[in-house]
Amino acid sequence: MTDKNFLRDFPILNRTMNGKPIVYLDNSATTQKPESVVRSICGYYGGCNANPHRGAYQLSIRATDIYETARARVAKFINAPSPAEIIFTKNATESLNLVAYSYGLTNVKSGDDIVITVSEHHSNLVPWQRVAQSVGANLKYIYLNADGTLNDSDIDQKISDRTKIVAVTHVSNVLGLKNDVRAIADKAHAVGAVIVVDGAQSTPHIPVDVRALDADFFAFSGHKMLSPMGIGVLYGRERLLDAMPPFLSGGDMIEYVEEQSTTYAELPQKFEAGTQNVGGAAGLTAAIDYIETVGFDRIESIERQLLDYALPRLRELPFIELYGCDQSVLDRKTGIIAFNVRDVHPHDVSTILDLEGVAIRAGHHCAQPLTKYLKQTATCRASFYFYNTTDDIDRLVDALKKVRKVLRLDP
Ligand code: C6P
Repeated sequence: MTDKNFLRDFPILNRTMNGKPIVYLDNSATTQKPESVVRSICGYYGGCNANPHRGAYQLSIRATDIYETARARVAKFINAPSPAEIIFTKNATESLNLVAYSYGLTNVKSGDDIVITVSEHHSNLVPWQRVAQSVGANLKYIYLNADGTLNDSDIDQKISDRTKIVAVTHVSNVLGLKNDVRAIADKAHAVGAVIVVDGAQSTPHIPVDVRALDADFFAFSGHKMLSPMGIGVLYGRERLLDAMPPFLSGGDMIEYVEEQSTTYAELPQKFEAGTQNVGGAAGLTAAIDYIETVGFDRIESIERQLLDYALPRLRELPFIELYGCDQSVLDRKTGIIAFNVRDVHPHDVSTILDLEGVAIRAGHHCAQPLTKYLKQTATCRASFYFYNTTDDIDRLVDALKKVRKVLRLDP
């Protein structure tokens, strides 16, 4: 059914955890890295490491080339009109902070509204809280239907002439539900607002086209899509980025520096202060190569098979409560399943699963307002990628069957 051949490319998935073959189901936190990505990073550091953009010697020129090749590759990957609109950051969090502090603080005024959803990750929530607090704006929330989808009439009600920014996740990291970003973008643009899309959980799993989404800003992290940690992306519309002040300042983002004033470099350098993460960029290029070789059709189809295999098996367990898994939402669901085991704290569930070699995440998943909205303090979360198999699901289900027994809640 699913493909075990991928395991050859991911040596870490062939190791053991607590003496059992590892089942890695925490892909929404970070994915594993194929050997080609690891090789590309080693190749860069072992063969052509130098500070990019600064040296007139061969190694530096090569480092610049690797870095700028990655930028062009990312632009093509998300169908951005120009590589100048691709800003490399540390991760999605930094990308979203860049928009909040540079665009938000400049364009949002006292009494304006910033509209977000209750299912945002803290990275697309706390920066907006801080902007709203700084300028005296209102932070408004779009709430959910009982099945976890965004409530359309709430979207219509919250996005108004007062709205300056709409910030929304493409896919929720807890419920795994895809939002209709294009429809929200149309509504935001109709009132003259910009839309900021958090693509951390969509970019690894579904094809992203920032033009089709009509996104003004789009943020994601490399490490959730096979790349190393420490490289992230912000796409921004050129005319918006051009008009924005720098976020961080220092080396390589300037044109001229006088004692009392500075003029700034053109895009994208204006937003990339300090020495760049060339090794990360090399890894990101190799990761995009890998993803494109597998193909999004196949990635989506494998994750759909895993979901279709897992959900009925989890539903058979009488002590499992699922979130965001109603029949009505399955057409917009990605490979993320949030659940709880009756009367057991998710941290205990995760610890017992770990003893069985199964890695899941437990907690609030950096989405506390959503967790509270679901009337929970924490949940367990299993999240798939294309290298997972139905055997992994069997191992998850077998391990879950043990949880209440280990705690003597069931005979
Ligand atoms: N979510 C998770 O386990 P960073 O940490 O910057 O790479 O990504 C932040 C982020 C932003 N938006 C969404 C929707 C996310 O899921 C994440 C990261 C991880 O769910 C770690 S908390």
